[in-house]
Amino acid sequence: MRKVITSYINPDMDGIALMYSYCEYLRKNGEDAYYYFEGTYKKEVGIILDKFNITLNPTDKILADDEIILVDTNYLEEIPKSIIKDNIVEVIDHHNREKWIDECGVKAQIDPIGAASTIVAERFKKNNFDISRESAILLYYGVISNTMNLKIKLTNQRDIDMANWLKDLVPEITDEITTEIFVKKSEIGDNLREEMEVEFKDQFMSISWSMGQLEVANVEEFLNKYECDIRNILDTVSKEKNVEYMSVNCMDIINGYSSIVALNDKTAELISKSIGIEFTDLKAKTNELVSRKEIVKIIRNLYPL
Ligand SMILES: [Mn+2]
Repeated sequence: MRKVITSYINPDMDGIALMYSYCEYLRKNGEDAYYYFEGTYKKEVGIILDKFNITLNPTDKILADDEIILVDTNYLEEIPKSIIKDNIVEVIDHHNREKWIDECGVKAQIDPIGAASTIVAERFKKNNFDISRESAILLYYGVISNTMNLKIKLTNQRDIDMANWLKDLVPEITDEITTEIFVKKSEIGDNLREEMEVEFKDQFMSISWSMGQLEVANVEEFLNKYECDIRNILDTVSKEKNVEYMSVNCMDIINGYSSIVALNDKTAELISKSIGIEFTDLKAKTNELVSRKEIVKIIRNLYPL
């Protein structure tokens, strides 16, 4: 039986790294493994593939009798429609654990750490499996990208340990290249709306909320240039999707702080009250790097379904 590893539609670096490397891991374990993804991967993935000359080789579809392994997600709404739920045999993730996992008795490792890539890196290390240059690079940047270069609070010691282990394996990985990748990733083109990720209401809270996120090299400079555009997009999307509380978290990945741009007063008040920062002109700056995941976790606890 084929095993096919996949993630949510339009996967990010963590998802792609896991698909590629866990496929390698399973093959080294004698399994008939493949990976598949739907949509377009996030911009950073393209930058890293180019930089290190790595080619992906996914299978082109999911077959009705494929055994499915989900990585970097366990939310059934986010995955390709062609997946039959009963075919899911394993989950590797670091997001909130959904009820269906235990109801179906699916094998799952879901740890609240910075990156799911850490989990597969640990499996390679623990079992003494040779890891290819490609898998090591992808997993390293899976960890680095999900943890903002190990800076966000959700970063776990396990993430740090695996990032160090992977970096030591591949001399091509240098801090200079990592900075270059972050800078390149923060060059926003004409697809600002897409990059902002504000299209979807959070499904896990009782209020109508959406928080987007942008990762940029210099937030101050960036907002000088784009704040008007960002506000126009917030306005348009909130009307189109009927979202009351909307904001975008702009993370300065070089200087280590976030600026949050809020759509309206009620969004600013809510965020201000939940994480204790002050807004001026619907904009607030944090002292340290705060990720959307951390903020959303607090809001979900305040407004549970
Ligand atoms: Mn992830």
